[in-house]
Amino acid sequence: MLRPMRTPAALHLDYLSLAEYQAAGWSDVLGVATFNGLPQSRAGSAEVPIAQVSTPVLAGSEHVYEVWRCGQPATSGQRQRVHFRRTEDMLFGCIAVTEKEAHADMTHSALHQATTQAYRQICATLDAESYPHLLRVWNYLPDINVDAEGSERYRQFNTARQDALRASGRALRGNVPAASALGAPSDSPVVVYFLAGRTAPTFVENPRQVSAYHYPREYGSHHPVFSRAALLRQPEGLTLFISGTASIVGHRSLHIGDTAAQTRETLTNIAALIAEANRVAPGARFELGALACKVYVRRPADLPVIRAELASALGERATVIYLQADICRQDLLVEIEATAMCPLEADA
Ligand code: 3EB
Repeated sequence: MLRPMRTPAALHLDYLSLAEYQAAGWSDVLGVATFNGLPQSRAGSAEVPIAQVSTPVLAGSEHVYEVWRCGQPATSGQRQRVHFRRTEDMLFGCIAVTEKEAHADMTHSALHQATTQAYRQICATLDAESYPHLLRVWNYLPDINVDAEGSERYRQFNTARQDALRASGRALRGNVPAASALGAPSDSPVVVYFLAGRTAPTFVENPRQVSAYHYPREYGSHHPVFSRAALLRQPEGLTLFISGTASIVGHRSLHIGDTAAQTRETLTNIAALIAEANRVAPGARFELGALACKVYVRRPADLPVIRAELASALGERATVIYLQADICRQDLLVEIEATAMCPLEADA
């Protein structure tokens, strides 16, 4: 396949099948997330942090490997449970914590404790390694919609995430990373993986949506801490990290029970975010048709409907993978996250 010329030092993302993954070079891999796959450690990969997410892969191959490349030398490390790999300007890291080992106490559920442990260790790593700015965070929580010990588990996660970020001295609104938070099978660990930088990215909000950090309290006593998108500027190019996006306008879920309409509304939200990024970022020319998308489908039977909507909205150039995952509001049937890349002219 003919690929657009890749500028060597800019961040780059590929979604690979097992065979492609096994054939791929390792020299500039910063980090990997596997979906329903095994770590497949091979010569050269031993040092690369690999987040193992157990969400089932829908359609196409059984396994998906999300490979982040940095096009420059990188060094690996570990601090407590966080495995990481870093370049001069950015760091990829991952951590998995089981609820069994996290120990509930009188006031906090095991999920709260596991989340706290993950975020404390992430923040401590970023502070110690001097990459203070979280750019993008992916969160996978078992049984995300289940009510347990008096509240929904997604809300327990939100409380713990917010408390841990506050305790580390980080912002809770405004300058907060792009993120996704999805369900995972029961008994899987809480898995968090992330990208962080030495300099602050530009955070982008969606004019059609209330910022998640301003959601009213009906969605939980502790608001979610994420931006709708984060924009990384490197000398060679721009990367737009689009958070998990759903059929939410204002702060309300729309098109209850209508998967096709939810998918269209979600794509309209993503188009609005891209337009907003192009408006605020000098030199940005992101295109809906050139995204790399990860689509989370609550009910596998909805896959054909969702796929048809994406095909008509995105065309054939976009890269799309489909995973089965529960979404953090019961009434949402689909959620889409995306990464967009755009090269910069050398003299821009
Ligand atoms: C939403 O827009 C849908 O809690 O980190 C999307 C992306 C969602 C990230 C998070 C939640 C999160 O509110 C849910």
